[in-house]
Amino acid sequence: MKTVLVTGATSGFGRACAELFVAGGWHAVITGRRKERLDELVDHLGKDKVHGLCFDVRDRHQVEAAIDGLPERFEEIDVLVNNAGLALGLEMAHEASLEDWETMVDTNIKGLLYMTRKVLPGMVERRRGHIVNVGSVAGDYAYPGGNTYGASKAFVSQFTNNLIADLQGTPVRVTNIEPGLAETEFSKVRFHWDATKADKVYKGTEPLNAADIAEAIMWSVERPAHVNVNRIEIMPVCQSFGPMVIVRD
Ligand code: NDP
Ligand code: 8X3
Repeated sequence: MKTVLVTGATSGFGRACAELFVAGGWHAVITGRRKERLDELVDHLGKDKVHGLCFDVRDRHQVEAAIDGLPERFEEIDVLVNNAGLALGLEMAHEASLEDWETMVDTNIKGLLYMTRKVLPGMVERRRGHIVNVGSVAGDYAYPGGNTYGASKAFVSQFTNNLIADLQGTPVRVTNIEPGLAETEFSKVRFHWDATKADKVYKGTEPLNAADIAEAIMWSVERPAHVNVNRIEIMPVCQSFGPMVIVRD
């Protein structure tokens, strides 16, 4: 039986990913801070197949203790989906909250590093494993107000590439999934649960949904062992590129 560990499985992509893997016959370790949601998903998917870990990825000691405390049945992680993450705010850099910036760096960068550094040695030792990072198109294309969020996802992109370089000679694979506009709790979190602002993001669009991303993750994992999918960029048809902006007098 193969085991996937999905961070941030209490909502959005993470939850859809846990559901898809379990439906495909996998065991899953699911994580998040909202315990009641984790418990509900464990009950829904089955305690025999799913184990919940309630911790904050920003806290290195919580990360290490959670992984060290995994029951034997779940301790060999075949696939780590580094999905937990968030955007906070859309203000311009000179007006944005420094606290929000710190939270994004601590979650999207440091949390992903803590999880990777804890789980990766076992994969190398067992000569079996795949790390799937959830980056973003925001890591490739700048937009006003994206500032620290976009930069944190650019980190995810380059860290993925550098992991692939470090893991040469091992069978461990690494992939960066880069979604565009997708309707989850993402915008509610970004706008501090202001539903009106969050709804406006998706109004009149047909955005990606969580299952679209879970399927891309599953596809990258299901490739034959000699294939490493380095990066997948996915946007809804309603999203595209704009011209370079030139400010004129
Ligand atoms: P959601 O807000 O729906 O889900 C985010 C998940 O991350 C939740 O389960 C949340 O769990 C978890 N999480 C956040 N902070 C922490 C933390 N400190 N410790 C542990 N878990 C945490 O958003 P999405 O599903 O959309 O986002 C998933 C990933 O996809 C993120 O990395 C996001 O940046 C990325 N992404 C999203 C896009 C979109 O448009 N939706 C597009 C591109 C990338 P809890 O609150 O219970 O801790
Ligand atoms: C989420 C996509 O465009 O809102 O990473 O930054 S975007």
